[in-house]
Parts: sequence; C-alpha cells; structure tokens
Amino acid sequence: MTTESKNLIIKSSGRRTAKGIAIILIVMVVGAAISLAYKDVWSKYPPLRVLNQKQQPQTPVETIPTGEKRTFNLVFKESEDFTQLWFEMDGVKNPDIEVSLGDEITINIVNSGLMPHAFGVVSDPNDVNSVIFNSAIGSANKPLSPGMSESATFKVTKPGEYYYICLVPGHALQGMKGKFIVKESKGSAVTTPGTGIETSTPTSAETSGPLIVAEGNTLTIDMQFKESEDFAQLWFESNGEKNPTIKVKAGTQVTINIVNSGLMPHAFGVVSDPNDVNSVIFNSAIGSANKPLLSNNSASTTFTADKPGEYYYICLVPGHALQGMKGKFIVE
Ligand SMILES: [Cu+2]
Repeated sequence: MTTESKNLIIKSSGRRTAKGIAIILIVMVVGAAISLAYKDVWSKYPPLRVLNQKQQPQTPVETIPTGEKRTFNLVFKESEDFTQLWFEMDGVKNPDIEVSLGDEITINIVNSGLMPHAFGVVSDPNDVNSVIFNSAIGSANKPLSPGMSESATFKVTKPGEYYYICLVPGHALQGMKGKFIVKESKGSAVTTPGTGIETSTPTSAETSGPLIVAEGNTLTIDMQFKESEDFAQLWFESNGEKNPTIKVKAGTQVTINIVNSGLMPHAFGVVSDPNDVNSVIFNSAIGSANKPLLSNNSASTTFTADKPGEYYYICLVPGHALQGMKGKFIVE
C-alpha cells in the first residue's frame, strides 16, 4: 500500500460522531412532535385506498352491446295425453333464456309432438299477437306441423323481461312458456330450468256423440266449448251431449250460438278437412286461430249449408280438434 492511498481514508473523530447522533435525534423528536400534533388527521380520514373505492359508482356500468351471436336449440314437446306441453332445451323444460341487448339470436326449433305449434317471443304471454323482435316461427293459423323444424334469427333491441311461448292459443296455458330475459349490460347467455305445468292423469276421451237433426229448413244449436280440468279433453257440448253429429238438408240455414265455458281460447268452424283449420266452408266460422273466442265469451254464426257432403265442425285453434273438439256435420 502506498502513502497516497493511505491518506485517502477518511477517519471519523469522536466529536463528529456525536454531532451525527444529535442530528438524527433532533429529526426523530421533531417528527414525533408533528405526528402527535396532527393525530386527529390520521384517525379522522380513511386511507386513500378506501376513499378510491367509495368514489366508484354504485350502479352497474353500462356497456355497449356487442351484438354477440347466440343460438338456442329448442324442441316442442307434448305428454302422450296432451295434458302437458312444453319447450325443451338440452333436456331442460322451459329454461329461462337470458341474453344481452343487441345480441343476435338464432332459434332452431323442432316439432317433436303430434300437434301443430308455433314459436314467438312475446311481451304478454296471454296474447299470441304480442310477438316482439320479429321473432316468430310460424303463427297461430300457420303453425309448424309435427315432425317439421324451422329457424328464426332476430336481434334483441329492447331490454326487459319477456316470454317465449307457443303461438297456438291455449298452448302457453298448457305449459309452453318460458322466460326470455334481455339484459341491459353484457352478460353471458344463461339458461336455468323453468317450471312446467304439472297436471293429473286424464281419463280416456269419449268420441262418438248423439245426433242433432234439422226438422225444418232452419236449425239453431246452443253449444259450449268445454275442457276437462287438466286440459286433456276438449269437446263441444250441446244439451249435455258431447260432440253431437249434426245432420241437415242442403239449403238449411244453421245458427250456432256458442259459449266458451273453458279457460282456453277456442274458435268454431265447419270444415271440409278436420286436420286443416283453414278449410272452413259455408262461411261458418266463429273467431279464428289467431282471433279465438276467449274464456267466458259467447258468439253466434248463421250460415246456409248449401252443399251436400260429410263435413266436420271443429275448434279452429290448431290441435284442439285432435284433442277432441270435433263433431260430424252432414249435409244431405
Ligand atoms: Cu279450441
């Protein structure tokens, strides 16, 4: 080691050390004094972290709709006795369908039942004419036939709680109804099990009816639309008789006074084909598939049966003839 490098080493003296300690002590004392003097400040205000959290809005943040594409595969289902009707998705009955504002929805639907059905998102589950978003697949008088499948793609443009139902009048009441929720903020499409309508087992439906014969050239019949409590059986009733056969001579003027004593909507018509609600003849209809006669209402029709043949009178609500609302109408 050289003399020069030895001189570079700085040596501390005792006096210098004492001075340093004194400075440190003064800083500590002053700091403690300040801290104590402003004691209130530290306890009165919450930490900044907490303040920041409180400043965040309490309401959910609105997000711009992304217009995501969502696909739902639904099936129209019926119990064997037609007492229960429902939609099924991935084995779940009438699931709640939850989507977000602006989403593009595709509904693929299969009719795996025996009755005709139609799909629509509606604002009022009791009104088949309240379809929104242009979401309908088929309609009350042009439903999807058994075995057929169809799709609809539409945009959800208004937030709210809606329903998807079968547009055939009465079918929502029999269970074909689920919630369709359009959320304002973006969320993933969720489906949760809904509730189906549980009903009791029905007794077998009676088919043959007695005869009503016109004696003159006019005939007036008082009729009722009737339903069993579980909706398994639907029929016409006149003087306590189920679905009587009506027999008239060609040219007879027929008046039907009908009361809807059921809970479901119904419509009346003499038809050439009992499986086709659009085959009404003699201008005999009371109501129609999409404008049926509501519960407790009554209406009349008068028409001339001017063409001989074997016809039927049915309920014009699709499926109701199949459920029993059907009688023979013979013009001789
Ligand atoms: Cu009916």
